Amino acid sequence: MKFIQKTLILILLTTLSVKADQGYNLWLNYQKLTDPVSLKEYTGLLKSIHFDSNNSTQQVAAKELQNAFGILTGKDLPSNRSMESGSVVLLKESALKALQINQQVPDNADGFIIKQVTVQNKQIILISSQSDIGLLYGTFAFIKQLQLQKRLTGLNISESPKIQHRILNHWDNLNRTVERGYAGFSLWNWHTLPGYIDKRYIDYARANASVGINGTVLNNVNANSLILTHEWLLKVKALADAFRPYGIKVYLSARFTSPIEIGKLKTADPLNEDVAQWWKDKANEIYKLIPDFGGFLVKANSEGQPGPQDYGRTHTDGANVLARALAPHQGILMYRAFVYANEIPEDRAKQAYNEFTPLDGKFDKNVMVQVKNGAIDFQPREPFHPLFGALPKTPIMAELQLTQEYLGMSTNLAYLSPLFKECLDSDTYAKGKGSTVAKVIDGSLDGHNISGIAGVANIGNDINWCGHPFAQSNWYAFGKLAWNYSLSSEEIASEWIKMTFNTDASTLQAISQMMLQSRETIVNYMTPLGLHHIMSWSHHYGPGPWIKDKPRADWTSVYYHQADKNGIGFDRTSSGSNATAQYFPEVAKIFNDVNTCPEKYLLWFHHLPWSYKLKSGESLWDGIVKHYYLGVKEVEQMQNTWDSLASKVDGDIHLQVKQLLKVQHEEAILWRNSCVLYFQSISGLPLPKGLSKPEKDLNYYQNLEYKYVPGI
Ligand code: GCV
Repeated sequence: MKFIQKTLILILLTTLSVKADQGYNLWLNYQKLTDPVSLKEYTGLLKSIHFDSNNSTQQVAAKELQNAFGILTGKDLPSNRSMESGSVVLLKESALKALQINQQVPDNADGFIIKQVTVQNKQIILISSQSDIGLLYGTFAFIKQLQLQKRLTGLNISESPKIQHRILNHWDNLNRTVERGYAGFSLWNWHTLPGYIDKRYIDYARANASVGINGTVLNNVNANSLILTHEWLLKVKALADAFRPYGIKVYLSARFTSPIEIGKLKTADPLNEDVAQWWKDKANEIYKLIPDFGGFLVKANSEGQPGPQDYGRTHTDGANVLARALAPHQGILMYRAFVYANEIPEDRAKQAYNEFTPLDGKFDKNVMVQVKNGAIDFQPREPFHPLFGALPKTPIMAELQLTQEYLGMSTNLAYLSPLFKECLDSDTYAKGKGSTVAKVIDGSLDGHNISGIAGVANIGNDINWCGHPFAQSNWYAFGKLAWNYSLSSEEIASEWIKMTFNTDASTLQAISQMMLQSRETIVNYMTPLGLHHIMSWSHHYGPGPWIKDKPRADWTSVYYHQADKNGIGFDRTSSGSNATAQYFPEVAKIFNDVNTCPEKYLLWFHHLPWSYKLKSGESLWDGIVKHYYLGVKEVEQMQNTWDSLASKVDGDIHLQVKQLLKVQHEEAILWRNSCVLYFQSISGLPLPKGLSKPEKDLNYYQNLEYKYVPGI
């Protein structure tokens, strides 16, 4: 009896200790390996680690490996000043020759090799790179091999990133609220900085480095100029110092009117000499504190933010004045193309292209124009932005949104790699077939030597960082795709699941299926067949297809769906706003013709009668309604799948996701009922046979009010 009691207590304690992290460890969730073959191989082969102990990046690499190895195998991996058989050896490429190691290391500072080689009769695991940070990336890649229980014999990995600047954009305000943030408050505790370095900052840097993210913009693009005052720069410096060993550069969003607000100048006119000097002095001040400061991100003349046009100047004037201040320090200026103005009577989807294409070739060399994946705003589905490929003389960064502003915030399970890839894999035809968005942004299509990609972060101070446990996968996927956009969503999901849940094959398959379906499910119950921006007003939570009469037409839903008794959809063809003409001819032709336009973009580009026949043979009206009902069904399927995994994943996480799926189910029903009833009030058509009528009436849904929705 006593024995049974003891065993039970032990089991309970073990379970509790596994549970204790509640998602905090992210995908670096090391657990004792279960596979005896791997355990035997790793403990048999690996004896020590050899690295340059004077280098702070190599120190953290060694610490990471020692920590991971200890937990995974239960054995120590001591550091050893000399190389021995069984050493994991971190060596810069420059040191290989002296040791007569003849190995090819990628010609890219961040690239690395991991190889089992024999050196001076000793069999070692060699991790080599041109840079220390490459050694850290290599070490994380090696740890992943162990986590995934891969064989070491004959190990031979060579990797380098396709994109140079892989940057998170935090929309964090200085008061710690996060614009469109659904995972608590900002990670940056400005009040206790610079004196107090929270352990979270280090864990944040570790997580980023483990997926190759190498930059972070700390503050919201709707920027507060206070961040550029000396007092606040000291806080920024403290973060930069903490992140440096992990290869994470710090960047800041700069408010265009800072020269007035904190510099006491009378103007922020970019062509004014005092203004140019102010930015130069400010950059010099920053670089004195933070020698490897990355640069500035600017949102100008958009949604009320100040910019060069306030002074009758162009975006190029605005970008170049800041770029010239940064250039002597090798800093970059990321200038956002997310601009639109309701004063211009033009389809909002066309405005960025109209404003930026005439400026191509006029930006300084260290300017990158940052373009959202689509021309409206991070919708559950958008066709790729026509600016990709349209600015051949300007390096273009893609901006993706990891935070789920329009995809159910932190209550909906949405794995976004398929959304990211839909954009990156799109063919712009800028230089003929194969001119994908990915090739535009990696610089290869137009021969640029700087390249970048940005992800609007979904990170806050919630215990699990991202709010929804599955939202962590989007942070992970962003890093992986920024490094190598050729990876498939399946591969990324599979790695993430194994590293996060440490799970078996059938569990892996079940979770993977849920993840891969999840974004399409959301499209089904929110914005099927190319519908877009029909969320509630301002906070964007829940359905609001009826939103109209707001200060600007392009902030209303009726502007986007254009539904009337005859039909629905935004006509962006040559008979409408002609936005299709902004794409290269091959693409324009496909989108412009209703017969070739992919149905997933149908109502994005076409206004069609309710009776229009879809490929399935059913009417557009029936098709729309069926998508809404299907979306709800798919959430139910996810719930069933998740329920079946109760004994397979950590209890706390299981319960959390189970509850969230229930909320998601209710929200999916809310979306379905609201949209179906609203569109029915316009089309006047009956529901397709077999579908049950929503319980409540339209009035009920239209009168729902959501108070204190996070993220505003
Ligand atoms: C930071 C959308 C969001 C805004 C965001 C803006 C942008 O409009 O709703 O919160 O502002 O995009 O990307 O600048």
